[in-house]
Amino acid sequence: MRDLEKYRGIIPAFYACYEDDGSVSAERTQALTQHLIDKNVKGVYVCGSSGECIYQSKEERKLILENVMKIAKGKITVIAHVACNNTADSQELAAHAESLGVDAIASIPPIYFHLPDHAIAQYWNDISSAAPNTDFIIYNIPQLAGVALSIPLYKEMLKNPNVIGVKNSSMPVQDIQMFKDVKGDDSVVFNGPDEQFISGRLIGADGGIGGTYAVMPELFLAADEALKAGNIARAKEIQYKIDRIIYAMCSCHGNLYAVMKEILKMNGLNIGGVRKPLASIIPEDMPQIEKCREMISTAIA
Ligand code: HMN
Repeated sequence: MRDLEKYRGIIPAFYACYEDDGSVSAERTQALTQHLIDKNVKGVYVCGSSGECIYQSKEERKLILENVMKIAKGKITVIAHVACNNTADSQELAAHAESLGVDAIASIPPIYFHLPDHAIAQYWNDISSAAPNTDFIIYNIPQLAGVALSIPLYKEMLKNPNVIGVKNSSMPVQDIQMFKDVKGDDSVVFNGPDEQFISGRLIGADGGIGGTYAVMPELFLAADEALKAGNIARAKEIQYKIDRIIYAMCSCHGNLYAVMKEILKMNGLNIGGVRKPLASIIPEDMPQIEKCREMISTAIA
């Protein structure tokens, strides 16, 4: 029987960690991994959107995963997003991830060309065949990938025994029910949009993978605990605080990831900035970033 429990919980989307010169930092990658383990998260989702994977080479992505695994292996669940813009490169990353012993690999559909379902299925099955002993999670993020996971395509993918579920980042929360209804508790469906974490969990998500978890894991862990304890009022209260923080962080000139990295830096964990063309923070952002940091610490207290 497959162990799906290891996926049911709070799984921060891991941030790209750079040196001050912009190169990938092995040391800072390890430090962020340890930081998140210390916060008691269930796992990490490496090299996804928040990991800036689309701006990195295969070699950089391998280096990042290797350094996460050095610290995380055997301690928390590690899911490696391996999709590249072509099948062969994705397969190379999938095989590499399996060789390191990750718990699961994940992949968005091919981007730019809107391919038919049978071509998308082929792409995912080809990737999965390069990591035959590793769970596979479909990453549905239609607003960025340009294609949405349909139920017929999901059912087709479930014929592959490695496919265990969906990380769902589409905005309609009922999509979670739609995917969950296909295979129930023999599958895992993750909530993607952090702003609807509680709604997603209520309608059936097993856990969440989110881009803002790493900057405020305490809040997502507390919201999840409140939900599990049946304290909906408390869960909603925390979700409201989370959403106000996200809206405040999104109001800067700098990209959201740049803002969150700056907050981590203020808290003593320097993982560098963001890679171009993502916008870096500017001096005028600092009062707002300071305010966001304050909002987070007040909410946690
Ligand atoms: C990832 O792949 O890094 C993220 O888990 C994707 C995730 O769904 C995030 N969406 C995007 O980055 C588009 C959200 O967590 C998002 O960061 C959050 O809801 C704030 O808007």
